[in-house]
Amino acid sequence: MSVVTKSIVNADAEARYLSPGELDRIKSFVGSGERRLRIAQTLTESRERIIKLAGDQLFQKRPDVVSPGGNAYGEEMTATCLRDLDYYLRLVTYGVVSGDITPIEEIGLVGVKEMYNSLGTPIPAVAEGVRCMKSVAGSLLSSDDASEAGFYFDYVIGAMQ
Ligand SMILES: CCC1=C(C)/C(=C/C2=NC(=C\c3[nH]c(/C=C4\NC(=O)[C@H](C)[C@H]4CC)c(C)c3CCC(=O)O)/C(CCC(=O)O)=C2C)NC1=O
Repeated sequence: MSVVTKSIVNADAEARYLSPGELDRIKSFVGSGERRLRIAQTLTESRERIIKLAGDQLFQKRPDVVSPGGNAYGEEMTATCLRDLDYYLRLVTYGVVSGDITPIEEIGLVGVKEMYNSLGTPIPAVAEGVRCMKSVAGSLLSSDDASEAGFYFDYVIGAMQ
């Protein structure tokens, strides 16, 4: 939920107007809107490049995952691995736009450890892949924008520790 929806739900639960504090938080959310949309736009437009370069970096750091016996070994599995990175980049754009980690959490992190464990996918390597995306994405953004986006990448990485 964005701060707008969240504030309305909270206020309405008490049948009251939005408080000055809530209006302040909404004001700052709206004020940062242009910046958040610009970041999401850059990440969206550059998604193929971000996934490709991050995948290259990941497989250089973790050659085991694409070697025989590795979870992402073979063309099809490697493609599935890159697809997962694409999923997480997409979720990061949702976080950036809404200014909220909830969509990332609900869509991509609830039960994620159990899921990857059952697939035999090494979670630290997935986290490393997200870290590589953060670094590639950061190189395409101004340092302020990179740190804003970095917050959401870090959230995903943190949930995989
Ligand atoms: C949007 C929310 C969402 C997520 C996050 C998601 C992840 C997800 N990744 C999967 C598989 C997979 N995920 C990977 C990923 C990797 N293996 C590695 O060694 C690398 C470290 C890593 C890439 C960074 C691989 C290789 C598979 C296929 C595993 C298999 O079929 O044995 C699967 C099993 C079903 C399938 O193959 O599609 C799911 C559900 N699905 C979703 O709907």
